[in-house]
Amino acid sequence: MAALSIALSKGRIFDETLPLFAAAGIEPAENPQNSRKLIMPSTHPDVQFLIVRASDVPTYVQHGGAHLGVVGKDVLMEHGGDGLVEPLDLNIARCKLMVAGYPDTNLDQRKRWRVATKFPNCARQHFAKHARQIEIIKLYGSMELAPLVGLCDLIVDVVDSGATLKANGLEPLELMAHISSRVVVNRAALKTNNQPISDLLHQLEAAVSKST
Ligand code: PRT
Ligand code: MG
Repeated sequence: MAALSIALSKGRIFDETLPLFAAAGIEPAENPQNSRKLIMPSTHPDVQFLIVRASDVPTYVQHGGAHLGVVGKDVLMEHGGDGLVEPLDLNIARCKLMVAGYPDTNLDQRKRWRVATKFPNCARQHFAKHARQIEIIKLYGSMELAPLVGLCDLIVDVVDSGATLKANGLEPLELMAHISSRVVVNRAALKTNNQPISDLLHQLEAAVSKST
């Protein structure tokens, strides 16, 4: 195994993370768009990328399947931080975790809200803070569809431009958290592999401050 494995999801995090790794002298050895390899060597002999589902990144890093990972704060909050350290905000893939629903929704109304989401832990915590009762409907995608077919009253989802909500007659109702992607590191690896990890973190940190 390469000295350092970095778990990344394809899609927006991959696209926005690559320039930062490139600035740190690390690039995928082949074109990630065309490759089906799940272990992707890099131009740096000691570093390889592991391609995993976005929601699986914290799990891989927590259990030592990868030394590091890049993951949205939304996914991280939902997973919990056991066995992980979160040393760096990459300031990419920014969005907001929101409660959303129909424009005329009155969130102060006392009722048992049916909430569709792929973030049940975040949703439970947020609604409990506001002393609102909820029933969670767990979904894995296309949350915006759920209220339209009567599956729920509200959704909890990440929102960027808000265009998807708008196109479906919904709107953001309440902000839960500002989201960006974070570097997470396996807590044990940070001790056993400290030198290469802190070198990489310093380089990434420099790339982030240059890009913002
Ligand atoms: O698909 P999979 O379940 O494997 O994972 P994923 O959908 O979480 O991966 P991906 O690549 O879509 O998102 C990775 C991370 O990007 C998320 O965990 C967030 O931290 C971050 N991010 C930033 C976003 C968005 N912006 C975003 N807009 N993730 C999802 N969206 C969705 C949004 O929910 C909506 O459905 O994109 C759609 C368009 O958004 P609007 O508001 O611009 O219309
Ligand atoms: Mg997706």
